[in-house]
Amino acid sequence: MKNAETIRESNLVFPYQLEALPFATHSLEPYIDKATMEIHHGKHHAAYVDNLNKALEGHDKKSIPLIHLFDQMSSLPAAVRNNGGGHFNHSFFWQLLKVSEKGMPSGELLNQIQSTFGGFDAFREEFAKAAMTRFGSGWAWLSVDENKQLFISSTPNQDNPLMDVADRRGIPIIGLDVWEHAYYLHYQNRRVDYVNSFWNIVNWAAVEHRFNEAIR
Ligand code: MN3
Repeated sequence: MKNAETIRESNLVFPYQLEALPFATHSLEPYIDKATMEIHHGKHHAAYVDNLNKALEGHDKKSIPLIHLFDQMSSLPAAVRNNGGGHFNHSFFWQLLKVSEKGMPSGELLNQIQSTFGGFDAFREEFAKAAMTRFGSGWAWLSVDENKQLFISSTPNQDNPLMDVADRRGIPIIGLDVWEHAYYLHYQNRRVDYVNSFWNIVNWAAVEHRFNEAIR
């Protein structure tokens, strides 16, 4: 994917490691509870890392950075796709989360959200729809396409918009994990409440930085 090198996670290489969270596990409360964060990072994300290393050990493409393996996911084993996506997506997600100091973006990102979706509220509605209509497990995304235009999509399982298997490819700048393990302890079956509360913990400064890198 062109321009993928601008993504912070382009430094992820074999053997993959579980990085520490960039925040304390209680710091997203009440929107995401401490227990969910501990299990999500310490068990789920850790398992993706372990299983990705196992899947690539002995594989002739293991030295290719994960972000470039995404260009050839369709020809790699399912374990690489599932666990490689799992490792990237969670590493990406953690960097995005912080109890918001400002409730919305500014600058060029806000301008493009308004021109693309018809306003910030309309954008949030379309994003929530993508998150709610993803049947089963997956992710909702805001990405930048090859024409440097924003689009919203969702992917199943641990796929992401960088992968050659994605319906629509682009550079992600927001991702929301809608697997039940991301919210079930606190929200049970109320995915809609989890999705709506997400806007309280989007680090818009980080998203704006990713957007500006992607449109460079
Ligand atoms: Mn998850």
